[in-house]
Amino acid sequence: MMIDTSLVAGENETRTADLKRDYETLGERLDRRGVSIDAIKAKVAAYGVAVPSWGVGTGGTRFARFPGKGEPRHIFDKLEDCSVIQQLTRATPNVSLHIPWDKADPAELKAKASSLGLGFDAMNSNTFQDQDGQPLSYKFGSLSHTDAGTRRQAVEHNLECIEIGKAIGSRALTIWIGDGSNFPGQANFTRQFERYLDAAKAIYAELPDDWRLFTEHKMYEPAFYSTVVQDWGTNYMIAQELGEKAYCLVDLGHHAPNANIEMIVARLIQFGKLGGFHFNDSKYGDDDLDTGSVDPYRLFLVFNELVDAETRKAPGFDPAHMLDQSHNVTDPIESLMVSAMEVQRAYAQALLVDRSALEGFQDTNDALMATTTLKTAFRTDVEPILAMARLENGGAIDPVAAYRSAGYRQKVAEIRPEVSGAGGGIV
Ligand code: LRH
Ligand code: MN
Ligand code: MN
Repeated sequence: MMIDTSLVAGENETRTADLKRDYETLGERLDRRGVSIDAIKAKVAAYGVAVPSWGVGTGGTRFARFPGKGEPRHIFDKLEDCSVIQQLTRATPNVSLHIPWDKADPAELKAKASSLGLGFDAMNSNTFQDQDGQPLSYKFGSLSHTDAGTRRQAVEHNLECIEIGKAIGSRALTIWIGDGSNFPGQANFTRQFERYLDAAKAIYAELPDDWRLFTEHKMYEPAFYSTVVQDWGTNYMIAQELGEKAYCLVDLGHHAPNANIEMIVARLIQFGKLGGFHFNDSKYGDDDLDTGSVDPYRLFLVFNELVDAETRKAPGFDPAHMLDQSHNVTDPIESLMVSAMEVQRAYAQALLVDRSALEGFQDTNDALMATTTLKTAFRTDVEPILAMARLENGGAIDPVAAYRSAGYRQKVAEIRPEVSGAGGGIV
């Protein structure tokens, strides 16, 4: 454990009596609604969302990066930071790696993660940047590049990600590419997408039987005129073309402002192609803000669709839940802890929706009562459920308070040298 367990216990002790009272009061209120608080707590306690390895460092923008003290130097430091998030929240048992950012000996990766009690979620490939010593450039694309050699290089990189993933116990590969064009006429939309599909098929052909391939769409950026995998429609076509192990990944920040993301989620569920999420929040574009920080109701509405599918046991429904955020003005560990709890909160609130009442209101076209049914669940303060689940799982009632009083950041700052803030950040 990275944080002294007696410190966490001491922090919890000061809050346990209040929490018990709050939990009982909420339990009574939910009882009146015919809901068992313990049943909700059990589901929340079993819930996990993966932490992105790249999220524990200060992300920065394309203008600048302002790193904090004690930034992780490499993946092994990152794993330690991830384990702090898991120790205190008990909501983040897995880490999602990005290659080559996190490239290291797989045996060492696995050993370090197991020693910290962590597992690995989906592997992420990176063909949106050139790496030192890389023979061919991705300046004009990767999997959809006009040059066959460059496409092959991008395919090989994805196959390497699968190899690393196999060695460390991952069972999914997420592909996001920055390919597209910056000027009308620069690329032939059709031929470019054909090249992408051919390359993606070459990766899919090497995917182990028990793996899933997630393709991630994004409306724009870094290509500003057109993007090859720009929306869920194209993404769905890819998943259909590739086969049954191919699914769509929905990053909440990758849509036009005001897009009805919960409906996209519902569609993908209906047709068995929802692979997973990158949770974050945004105001304007791919802002990578903390999950639930701008529009918690939208997050709830997404979870409403997920719980709907879970409740009716939609066939093949098993999405991966991951965060994908960039932290510029906060301590990344604090942001990730709060975000993981926001995801759990949305899940708990969605579990409170009276689904049979909702269905009745929908069938009788009672729009007002239908929407009120959702609001009733959303307005319920489920914090005592989340906190009790954390406490019983060995976490902290108030993870941020425990983290601050442990002085973790100051401690690691003593052994991790300060890094320069020059240069832009990650996408
Ligand atoms: C692209 C993206 C994708 C990348 C990550 C760093 O914007 O969301 O998931 O892998 O950011
Ligand atoms: Mn993403
Ligand atoms: Mn993104």
